[in-house]
Amino acid sequence: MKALITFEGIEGCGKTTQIRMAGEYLGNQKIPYIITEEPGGSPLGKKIREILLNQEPYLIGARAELLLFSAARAQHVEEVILPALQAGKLVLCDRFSDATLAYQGFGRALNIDFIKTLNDFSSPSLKPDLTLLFDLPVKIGLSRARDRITRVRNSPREDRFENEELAFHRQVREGYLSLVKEEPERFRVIDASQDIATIHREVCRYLASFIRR
Ligand code: Z5A
Repeated sequence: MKALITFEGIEGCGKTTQIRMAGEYLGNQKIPYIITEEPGGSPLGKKIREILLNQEPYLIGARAELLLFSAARAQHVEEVILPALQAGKLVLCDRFSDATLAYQGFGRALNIDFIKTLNDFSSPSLKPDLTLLFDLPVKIGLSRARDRITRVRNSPREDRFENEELAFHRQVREGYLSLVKEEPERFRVIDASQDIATIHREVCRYLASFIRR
């Protein structure tokens, strides 16, 4: 079965934890799948990820940021996602085009219609078939994300976004919730303030019902 399933949400919402557990669930069901991420799912994307997420001693304006995320997506779609779909696999993707609308559109206040056009350009005729949105209050998400950054000392800090104001993260959360209103049939909203095992059971229920359909 081929489909693109995206995992979205604000920082620290637990999507990365859940995407790994979802992969194990699919593996147990003998369903072929890959797990990938944005930015970073291709070699070019990894380079762009370093530029975008680490605190560097130079400026990255909102427009340049948008174009870099889009460049990473264009390469990722061509090099990783489309070949996996063509091979009949389920693609589980940690963030995709909705992240650009939520962060650069709602968070950075760039033009939403332009971002939609750019999303269509970087991932031609490819839309997620199902999107799981892990929703939780911004303060809880940020405190989880910051705990993780201080604990994981040997990898790059990737804290450029975590250092944004609370108001920025609130706009991103509101942005995601308004995307749900636009396309309620594609999104499933999960209360990400619950414990990991409870959330995993909910994810499995949504995956099972999607696969049955
Ligand atoms: N970005 C953008 O602006 N535009 C775009 O188009 C795209 C991305 C594609 C990197 O994304 C940044 O890029 C992101 C938006 C921007 N902003 N930031 N930062 P990312 O997805 O790579 O990075 P992230 O958002 O920080 O996600 P993450 O680091 O992978 O965290 P997560 O997926 O939200 O959560 P986690 O790693 O699974 O969990 C975080 C911690 O909480 C960890 O210690 C867990 O053990 C813990 N955790 C997880 N679940 C729970 C529960 N249920 N209870 C308690 N603790 C939990």
